[in-house]
Amino acid sequence: MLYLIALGSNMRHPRLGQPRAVLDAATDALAQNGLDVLARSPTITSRPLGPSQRNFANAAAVVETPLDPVELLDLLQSIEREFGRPAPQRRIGQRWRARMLDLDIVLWSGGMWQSPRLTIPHAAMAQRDFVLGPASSIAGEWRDPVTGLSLRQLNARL
Ligand code: PH2
Ligand code: MG
Ligand code: MG
Repeated sequence: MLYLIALGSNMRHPRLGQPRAVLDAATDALAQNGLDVLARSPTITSRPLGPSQRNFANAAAVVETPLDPVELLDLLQSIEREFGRPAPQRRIGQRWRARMLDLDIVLWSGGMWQSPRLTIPHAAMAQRDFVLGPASSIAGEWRDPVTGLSLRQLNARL
């Protein structure tokens, strides 16, 4: 399976330092956890969407793995926890707080996925320049199965 993953951070890590260093270490962690990282965008700095005050570092990666979407979600959440982010069930009422590391599944080669824990494509993908900018730089021809538009086209519409 191919997956497009969005990476985000807007906190300094006590050991790694700046958010962009957190994303570099997170990319290494994807590979160390058995994912084949086929492409990784440059890291951008973006203004926070929502209540958080600090700018984000954002990037995107294309990975290949035999894992199904929920297995990959489990792995991504375990990596988020390694980097010091609380588990989802401990984040009630804390949506969109400053976060050390956010790893979101945006697209996968299987088309659409709908389950209680996970929806693919990521619901807000088409509205977010900090997702579409990095994603279209490494996977511009990948089509959103909902609209039929490529990431390049979606990015051009923002
Ligand atoms: N992620 C959010 C909320 N707001 N803003 C930016 N700039 N980048 C993000 O990755 C981001 C955000 C929720 O996941
Ligand atoms: Mg997330
Ligand atoms: Mg997110």
